[in-house]
Amino acid sequence: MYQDAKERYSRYGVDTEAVLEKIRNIPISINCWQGDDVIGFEKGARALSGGIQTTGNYPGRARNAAELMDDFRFASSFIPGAKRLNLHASYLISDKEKDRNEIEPEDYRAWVDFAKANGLGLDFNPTCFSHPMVVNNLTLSSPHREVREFWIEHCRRSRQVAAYFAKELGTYSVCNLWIPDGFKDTPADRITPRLRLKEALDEIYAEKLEGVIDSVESKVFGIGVESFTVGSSEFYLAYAATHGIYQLLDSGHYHPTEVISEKLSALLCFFDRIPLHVTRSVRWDSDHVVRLDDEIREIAKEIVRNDATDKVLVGLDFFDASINRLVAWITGTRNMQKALLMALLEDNRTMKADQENEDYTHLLAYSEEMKTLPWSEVWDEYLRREGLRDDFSWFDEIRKYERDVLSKRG
Ligand code: RNT
Ligand code: ZN
Repeated sequence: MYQDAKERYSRYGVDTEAVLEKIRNIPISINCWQGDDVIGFEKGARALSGGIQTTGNYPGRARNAAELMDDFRFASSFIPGAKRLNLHASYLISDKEKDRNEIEPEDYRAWVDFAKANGLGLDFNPTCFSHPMVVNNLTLSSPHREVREFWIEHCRRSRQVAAYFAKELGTYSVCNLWIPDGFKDTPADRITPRLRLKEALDEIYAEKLEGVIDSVESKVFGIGVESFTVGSSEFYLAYAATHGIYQLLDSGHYHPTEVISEKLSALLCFFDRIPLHVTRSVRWDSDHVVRLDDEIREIAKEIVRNDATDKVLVGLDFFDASINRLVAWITGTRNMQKALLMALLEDNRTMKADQENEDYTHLLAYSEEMKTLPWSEVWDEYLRREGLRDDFSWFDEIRKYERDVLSKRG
């Protein structure tokens, strides 16, 4: 079947062997927080708050580091290709009771060992939510100096953790900042909180750190902060462009008809890196598991067509607590990979030439023709070459794990 597919693609000038080599080297940064509903391991860890929400109480949530590591290791054994693990500061592994403004690289040493043992890169995020120092939904833009200073310290230390990851693992570490700051109702003054945020960022990013890719993640609104977000897209884009850092695009953080696939080429004219949070928003930033839908395919196409597989750093950001969390990881990650594979299997050269030559008739017909080529045969071959089964048996294995391991958790 694969040989047949290979031959069919070759008629369109697509070399499936080259594609198979390429796809396995595109890393996907998998979010650790799908495994435990964004709770983390802090002593007295609190429920998720800060404008984001998990819904559902499917049994078997990882309750500690050992369980999260076991679950991640097992889930990722069904995911082909290069993988990274995206951590949040709240996932520290320490005997001491440490507040966010006290974290140190050593609190994440166990994750470095885990990453080394499993061939993973590590990315990092300061955790500026689910904490009493989020006062009236504000952190870095708070009118209270002590609140701002607390979070500035946390973010500075988070960057040190990312630098430690980069040094230990010999690969970059994305350190992405998202804060929930905003107002429930129409503000009287939009600029003062923004100026305070700008000043806080200047302190956080004062020092360049080797191996760290710093990014800021904008958002349009959150639950309880519906009317105004301090860290809007324009604010962070302008900040990133003028301060040598990057804007992270989360596909759930824009207006309902606004898509990030359309933004990639614009940013690529100016930035050599674009970190992503790929997620699926259903009516709001609901962080559903990524499906193989039109927008994810379009994101993948933009990455591939623009020759940006090493510039666009694909990370995932979903957390569904209503289904088996390992299935969420596997399905969401594989869907991102399937979208990339489909994009790599398109004859982009011809279609670009059609556009340049203004042959829109051929472009329409040809791009529709691409859609029914046997990409799934190449996907199955990819799985086999990665030592994975090319059928649905992975699901039975997870069901077995659910019976033997997850269901035993309290
Ligand atoms: C929230 C942002 C943020 C978080 C994670 C947990 O709307 O998307 O990235 O989802 O960091
Ligand atoms: Zn995000």
